[in-house]
Amino acid sequence: MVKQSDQVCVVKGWQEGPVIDESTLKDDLTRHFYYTLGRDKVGESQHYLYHALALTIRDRLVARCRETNQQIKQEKRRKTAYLSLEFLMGRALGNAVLNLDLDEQVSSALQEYCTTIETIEDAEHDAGLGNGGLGRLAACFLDSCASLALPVIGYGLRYEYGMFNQSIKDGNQIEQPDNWLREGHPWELSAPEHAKRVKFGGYVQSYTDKFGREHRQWMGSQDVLAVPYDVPVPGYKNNIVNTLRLWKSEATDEFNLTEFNAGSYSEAVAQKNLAEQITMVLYPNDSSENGKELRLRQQYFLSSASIQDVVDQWLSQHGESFSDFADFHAFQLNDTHPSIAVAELMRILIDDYELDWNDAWQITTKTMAYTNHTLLPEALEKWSVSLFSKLLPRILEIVYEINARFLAQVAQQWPGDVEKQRALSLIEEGDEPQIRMAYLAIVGSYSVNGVAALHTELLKAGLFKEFYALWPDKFNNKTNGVTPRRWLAHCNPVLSELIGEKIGHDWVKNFSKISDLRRFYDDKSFHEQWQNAKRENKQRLVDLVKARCDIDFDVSMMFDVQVKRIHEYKRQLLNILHVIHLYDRIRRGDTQGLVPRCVLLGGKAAPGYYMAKKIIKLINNVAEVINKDPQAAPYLRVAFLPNYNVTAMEVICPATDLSEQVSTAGKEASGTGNMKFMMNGALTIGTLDGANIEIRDAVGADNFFLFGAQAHEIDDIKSRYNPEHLISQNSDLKNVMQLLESGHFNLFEPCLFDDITNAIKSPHDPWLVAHDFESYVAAQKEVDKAYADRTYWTQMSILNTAASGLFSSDRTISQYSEDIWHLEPLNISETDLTTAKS
Ligand code: H53
Repeated sequence: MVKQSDQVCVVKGWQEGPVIDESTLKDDLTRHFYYTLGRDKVGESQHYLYHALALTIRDRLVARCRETNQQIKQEKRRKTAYLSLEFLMGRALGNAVLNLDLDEQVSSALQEYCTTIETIEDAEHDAGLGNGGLGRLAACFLDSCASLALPVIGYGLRYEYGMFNQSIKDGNQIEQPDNWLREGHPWELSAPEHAKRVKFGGYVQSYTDKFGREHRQWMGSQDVLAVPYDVPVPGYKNNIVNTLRLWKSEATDEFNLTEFNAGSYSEAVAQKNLAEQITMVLYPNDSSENGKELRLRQQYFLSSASIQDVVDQWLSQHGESFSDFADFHAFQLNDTHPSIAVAELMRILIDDYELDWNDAWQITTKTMAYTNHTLLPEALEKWSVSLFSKLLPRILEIVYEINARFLAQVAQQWPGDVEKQRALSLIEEGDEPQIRMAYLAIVGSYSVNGVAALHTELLKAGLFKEFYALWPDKFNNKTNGVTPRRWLAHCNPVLSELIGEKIGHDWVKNFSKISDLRRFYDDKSFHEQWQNAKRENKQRLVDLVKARCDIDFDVSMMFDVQVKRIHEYKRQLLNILHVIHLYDRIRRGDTQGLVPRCVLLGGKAAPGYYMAKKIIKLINNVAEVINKDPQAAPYLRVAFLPNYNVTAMEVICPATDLSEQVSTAGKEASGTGNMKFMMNGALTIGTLDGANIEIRDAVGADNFFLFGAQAHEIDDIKSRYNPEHLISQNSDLKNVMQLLESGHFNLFEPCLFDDITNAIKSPHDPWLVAHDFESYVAAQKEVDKAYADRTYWTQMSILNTAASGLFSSDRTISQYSEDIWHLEPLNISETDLTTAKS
């Protein structure tokens, strides 16, 4: 040890920077395996070997992470904190190996253990700290931020239980807890020295300081400790390693002590449980809220701990003046979930650092930026004032004050318009007054963005119309993207190699280069290579479907796939109606022009979502009947893949021919699965919704199968909607409904699908399933025609990949940085990492 100052001792060799000697990966692996983990045999699951390899790679990540943080600190860089209740990271190993360029070293090290990275990878649990699109987007964004060398730190919650594991029993979804930490999480490093206290409950009182100034003070709270666990986020071959800081809730020590001394041992332990409950489990609702108190606790816990963390770092570097805090920080709120951060930053600045209201508001509204991800009203959060007052009394006062000042502004803009005030108020009146959290986010932010062009336009014209009138410049669009590292380079090595041979490997870093593939549009031998790659990927999926569903898919058939959360607006129902229609045609011998298909569906339903669960049951029952019918076998096979997750998608999207993106227009904010499929050369059948519109524009209308009502037509259609009439007029739909209503798919379970058939026939069906059926079937016929011409299909497939450059999250993040965050890239050279040996 080298004594540096009175307080700080730095380990010798580290005082000038980290030492990296990568020739020792093999030795490190052995050391971790034998000594850190104390093993000498590779077990059947290869778990310990995976663990040792993860630790070996983590060593390399830690070194780079330290260097990254040092540069941010030393150069006083402006940085962004990305606040999200969800980060759906999936597995880390393969991604780290790719981004650190360790492929060869790892392969050769593993040879000594007679195994491969592919085998080892299977021992890693998915980090399923998210529900679906929103959480996975956050994960893609982190990869892009690090790969673009931008100083961005992710803040989230370290749920003990992530997204539940789904199994299927008798066609029904069964939920099992995902105890993903059971075997340890080797990637994380805890930092208890940076723990924060988060207040809940108590009351507010006034006091006057020695200068006679009035203050408000949050007293008598039951504090919970937020302990950070840092997960490294490597950039692609650039030596940058950013941090995802996940908070775990723990009981404070002294709390237990006082209770214990008072003789209330059991009460003390119960309180401890209460504190630990906060990060116990991820709420499994995607695009809908359940309004539970614990969920509000989670939201405040994340917001408070994260803002305290940023403020503490500021204080240690800049002292107690906050005058230029906003020049150095942006907070990006991932959806409405963490919008309470607006009030929390105000509270900290005013109560803890005694800024006056106006200064604090200036800082807050110059640092907060809000991303909206949905137009669905059930996903726009509201919290009752009474709950707020019980749980977060000081925050409620601040929200009231923000509202009062905001409504004064509204009154100025629209004098005498009481209705406007009522409509825009952060507090919704009624028997049980509610706080409109999205409004709090808009009022408190300098930027408000939607996630696809149509979505942003609909926000401006509908949901947030008045806010747009008030502050047009706040509103902007940032169309989503996905990382080409995980979603092409890592998950589709065969295609990636082929692409690399033709256009070089630079596309992984600079994804706009992918458009160079267009040059091979007419190249016959390239077509063959392209088809071979797809076939190889299809075989991987065939094996997965066989293993998980015991259903035989066939690589010579078209792979038609819809995987995503199960939700009525996403219309898995429409898809299964088409499957029933195909089955009906086969039974009638009407097989002219029918292209043999394997239809795959997958996704989780929120445990309390009745209709979504019914839809899963329907899919499984239909699959069972069709797969058993020898007449159908040459033409049609159907499977529902249980437990769809990030890792499953890594096998699915490279193997897909046809991507189903069939939401009711105006309901899917963006979609991101659509982009992963496109990158991997699938063609899309879809509505003009979310990013589908931009996908179609990019690849050209001829290379996209369009159907369905458009967003601007929906209201009119609804006003005169008569599905029973549509059914009577369309013999295909009539046959499908007859099969369903006759109990063909539920022979021993009478009335099982009545709720579904009734929903389709209801004139109030908001999803317009019957309306879009006809054009959907017509578009599917076009798909068959196109698929039958192998050259034509291959050309369209190549064009899809070639046109996917726009949908890289690198493009999205560059735009966030350019327009909202204003960050400068870091630069860490190889010498920065290897100097400093002393
Ligand atoms: O966010 C995705 C979008 C997708 C949208 C999804 C989403 C959630 O997964 C959860 C809550 C929410 O408000 C929105 O449904 O359309 O692609 C990422 O932006």
